[in-house]
Amino acid sequence: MHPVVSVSLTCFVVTAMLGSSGASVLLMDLTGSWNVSSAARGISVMGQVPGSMYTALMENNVIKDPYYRDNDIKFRWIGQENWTYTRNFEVGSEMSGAKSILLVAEGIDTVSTVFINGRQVATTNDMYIRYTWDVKPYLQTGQNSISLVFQSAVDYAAKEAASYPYTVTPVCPQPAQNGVCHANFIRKEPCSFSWDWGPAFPTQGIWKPIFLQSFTSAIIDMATVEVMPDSTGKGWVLRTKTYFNVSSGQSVKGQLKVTLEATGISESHSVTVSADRNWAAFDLTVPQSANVKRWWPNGYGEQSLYYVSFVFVGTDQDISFRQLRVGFRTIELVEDPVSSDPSHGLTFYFLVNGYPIFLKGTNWIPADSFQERITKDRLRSLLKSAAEAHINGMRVWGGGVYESDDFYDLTDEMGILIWQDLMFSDALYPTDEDFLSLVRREVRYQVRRLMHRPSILLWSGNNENEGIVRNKAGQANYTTYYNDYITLYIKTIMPIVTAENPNRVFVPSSPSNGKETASEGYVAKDPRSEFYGDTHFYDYSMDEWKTDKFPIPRLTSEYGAEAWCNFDTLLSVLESSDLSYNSSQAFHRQHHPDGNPEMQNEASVHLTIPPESTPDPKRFRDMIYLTQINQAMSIKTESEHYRRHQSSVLPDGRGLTMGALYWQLNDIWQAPTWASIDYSGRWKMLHYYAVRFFSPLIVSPYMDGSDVNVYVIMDQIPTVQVRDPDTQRLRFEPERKVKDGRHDDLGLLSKVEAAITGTVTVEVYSWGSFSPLRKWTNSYQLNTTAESVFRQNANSMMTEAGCTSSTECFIYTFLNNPADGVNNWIFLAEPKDSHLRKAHVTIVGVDQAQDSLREFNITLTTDAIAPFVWLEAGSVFGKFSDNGFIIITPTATVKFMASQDVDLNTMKQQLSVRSLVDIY
Ligand code: BMA
Repeated sequence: MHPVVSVSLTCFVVTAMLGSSGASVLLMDLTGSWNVSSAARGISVMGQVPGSMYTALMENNVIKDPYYRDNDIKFRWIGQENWTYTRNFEVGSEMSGAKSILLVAEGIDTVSTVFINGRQVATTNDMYIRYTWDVKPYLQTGQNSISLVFQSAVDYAAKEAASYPYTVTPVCPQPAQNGVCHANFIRKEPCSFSWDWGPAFPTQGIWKPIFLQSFTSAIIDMATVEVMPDSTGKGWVLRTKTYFNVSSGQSVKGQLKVTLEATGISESHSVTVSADRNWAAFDLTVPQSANVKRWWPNGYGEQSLYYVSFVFVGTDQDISFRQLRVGFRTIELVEDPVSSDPSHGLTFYFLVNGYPIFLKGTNWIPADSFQERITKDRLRSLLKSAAEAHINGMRVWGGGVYESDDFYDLTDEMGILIWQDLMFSDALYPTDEDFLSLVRREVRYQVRRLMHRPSILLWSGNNENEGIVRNKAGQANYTTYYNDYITLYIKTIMPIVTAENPNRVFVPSSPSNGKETASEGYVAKDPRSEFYGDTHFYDYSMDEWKTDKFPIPRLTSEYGAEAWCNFDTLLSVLESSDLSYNSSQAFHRQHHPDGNPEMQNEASVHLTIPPESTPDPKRFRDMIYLTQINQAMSIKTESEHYRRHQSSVLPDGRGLTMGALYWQLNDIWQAPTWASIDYSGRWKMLHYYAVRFFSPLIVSPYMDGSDVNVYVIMDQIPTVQVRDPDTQRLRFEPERKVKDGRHDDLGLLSKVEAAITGTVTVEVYSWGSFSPLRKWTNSYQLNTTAESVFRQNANSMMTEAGCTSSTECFIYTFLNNPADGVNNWIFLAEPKDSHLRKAHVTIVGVDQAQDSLREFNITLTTDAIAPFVWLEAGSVFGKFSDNGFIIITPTATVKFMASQDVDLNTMKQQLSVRSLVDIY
């Protein structure tokens, strides 16, 4: 579905940056076409770099689509072979005459031996490290060859595990994943060995740019910037550090100039660097008078970004240049006692530019098994979809990769704060010196690469490994595993991260307990505690449309429910005979053990499951729809629950929940998973629901015991933490005036008065009528950012409304004017038990909006109220302005925004609509 990225074949020589004539810095790009071969298989094809052997084989028709049916299993041999990448290149006398020539490989996947002209240059075994070697002695003027001889990552990991003195679990993934073993013994994208949402494609290849660079004296290797407020809190300091490649045996004196573009602020220093002392550091002062604009998270203001340029002029006209883009914002993690009772624990929330921010968001996984297929357009479309759902926080999960520069450029531009895991996930890890020394290089490199990014909120040591160690407590090898954990994350990684990037929060694990974890020796008794830090929560046996069993933590960095991807997305990888909920291929794509029956069970608590006798693919389509309803409702219920608990602390100390990052935004292939957007980019029902449940202002009704309790929740207005003088418990209050030192450069404070008052209307509807049976309208004035504004016994409401049974009615609620669109609804009985009327929801009109070939207005009519109205656009990609909604009026309009031009007739043919009663 996504074309393989084609990279130009040209091998070119560029006269050094900034075009200075006579400069000795030359670059030769080595990306493009390489020969990719396996001697054992007798295969030799031309493949693209950056790329992997799978895409090379695909482009040459040696294999078909690896995602098709069970090709992941059929193609297992590919990951078990050893592949060799080779190409020739010309070196001109200008380059070969240079004093130093570096081979720079920004990413090699993973275990390889590098040869130039048949002579071994180096070996590699960490895909996250940028390798730089001085290759001058290996090169000649004229024709040269380079080869990377890879060892199968699967084979390498197995051998490493076999030679390790003890077992480091998990040895193999669970059978449902159809995976390969020992992902923890290689510094490579763990999920490329399979995950509970993705296939095993253990790639080999050169996955990032690779080039030669010549110079005479010294050139910039990397530059880093930390942006910090100055001591007055009104201006800023840019703490810069520049790292150099220095020609061996030399001490080079040169001029380094660092400029904050668009401000005229610049510093130029004479610096002396050598191979042993290869860096220069200095600060740039940015006074208040420079008037730089702050960078804000999505929904809070603009994402103002500034370039910082580094220019170094060495001897012999070596000129090198780097540019980074930074933003001016502060981030603090607040861990304060929530009350006077120490057992009540500590807060865990973030102040961004001084304002407490509720992190609304999700988790990111690699967008494809083959990194080379992830274009900036695909990233933009996924991240834009996240931003449209008001997402201001996203966790780059630790089982994938440190994401690309394109990715962080986009999160910087869209204001999506990144909870950045280091790439360690759901496993124990070896701690021998070879492994640790790789980790040191990797973490140092990645922190330096990314630390200037305003969107990076924090570093987190790993995904779920503190909990994994805790679960070993009492078992034979506990002390060994505990010590390994401490060695890796606390003694090795933490000091590197905090030394390189002292101005950013580091947490050792997710979930973890913040300060409490440290005081408990870094493996807390309960890393998922509701009283400290972040938590992950999954329970597939509970009723997730009810709130009573959800935790009330400080922040939830994972919670999720599975659903199938959209039907049309499956058509490219399944045959028509596979399009059945219980087909072997439907099971093959489900990597969560017993996930398909589990989803059916979850849905069946609320929804009528179509009889087995319903013919496929209709039944499969219906089941996909039902699993998506269940997922959307579950995550809606849970997300609103967390948001309702943002402002106050319960008597038992729980509450002040300041973040909800659902699992997971995106997919790696076409499958049933926790994602809200499927692999094709089509939104699942959950994503449409996220747009609503993460809106800055929502009305949120829920069943609180036998009461209907309705909350108003608002964020994106300034709040302050206030301690109740009697109970000493904390709460957040809307801030009504500018405090000393608090910037209000966006006029956020003026929003407060307008936001905190309004009216709430709560209505009882019968399923049989478009007019409510009874309505209550209350004025409200909020004292906190999430507050109950209406509460009444459901039975008494029904009695007052004249509704005879909970199966006959539902609750609908809106704020202020119905036209404002801030509304919500809940069932009073399960949908499967409710007396829904046979609604005929029909598309009666499709019009092209203002001669646009991409925007369409769709008019719907219905003869009865219908929940879960679901529109699909078939083969046309795009999104609806709303979907999965309840229709309570005889007509409604929805917009469709196509991703590409499409004519009206095609649009009309492809559109379809259904609602719950269609399969009731
Ligand atoms: C969490 C994640 C992932 C996993 C997800 C769903 O544990 O960290 O490892 O994919 O749950 O099971």
